[in-house]
Amino acid sequence: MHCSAVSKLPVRFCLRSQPTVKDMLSEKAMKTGSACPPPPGPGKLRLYSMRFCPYAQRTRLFLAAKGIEYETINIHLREKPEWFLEKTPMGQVPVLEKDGDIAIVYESLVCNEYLDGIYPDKCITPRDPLEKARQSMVLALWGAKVIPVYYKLVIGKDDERPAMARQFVDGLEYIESALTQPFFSGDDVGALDYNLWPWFERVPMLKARAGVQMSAEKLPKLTAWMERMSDLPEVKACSFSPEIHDRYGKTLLAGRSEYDLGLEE
Ligand SMILES: N[C@@H](CCC(=O)N[C@@H](CS)C(=O)NCC(=O)O)C(=O)O
Repeated sequence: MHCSAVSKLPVRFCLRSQPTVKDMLSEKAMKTGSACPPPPGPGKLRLYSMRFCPYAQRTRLFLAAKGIEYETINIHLREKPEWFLEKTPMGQVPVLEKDGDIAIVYESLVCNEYLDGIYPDKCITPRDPLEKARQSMVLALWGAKVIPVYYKLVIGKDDERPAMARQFVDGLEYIESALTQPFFSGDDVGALDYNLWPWFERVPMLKARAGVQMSAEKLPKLTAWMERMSDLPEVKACSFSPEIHDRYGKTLLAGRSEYDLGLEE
């Protein structure tokens, strides 16, 4: 049944036939054939996520930094629930849902700007048009030049890894030159810092797997920035250990990503 059709059913019917939101809030990923969760309710915010997705982590970082209350529904990305595909034509996480089916927002960077729009206290996105453009350009470069190399390092062939590791570090050198202050966003952490961070959290995995070296001699500003970032409470709240990233990366490489890795049975 179409999810929004379910939400229009009489309440009594919904209560009997649908699991409650509380039932849904196990962290385990929801699969094809699962029942569509009821809408989050007036004024409530929901994040559709996947625990190891770096793009969803961008949005989790914004939510944590802004202190916004929300609920999470994790999606099994190899066996996506039909109702999830009805919410987003991209079929990707993160997706934000507010006030039931009325507001659906997808794409991590769009989600983050939307959060600043609807919760303007502690606005993270720069207001100055030129600074906003600068941050967007760094992110565009990151998306075009570094992220594809990151995925080749994680799931590519062994013999391609040394060349990819060099290409990855070349990309980081460009990013190093864009870091002119303690944080990418200035004296304080900001949007660009949060939107870049998830891939840096995974660098230790690349070191172990593909020999990526981020030395303080070669990348002094970036390595100091990484220390600063890892100390922030919101970053700690959204992080996984290098071991868990490594274990998840291995399942990704094997083509059977384990979205529930580390959760109790
Ligand atoms: N451009 C998207 C990328 C999101 C993305 O690639 N998410 C991955 C998980 S890390 C996903 O949902 N993959 C499922 C698929 O592509 O089918 C964003 O910024 O939100």
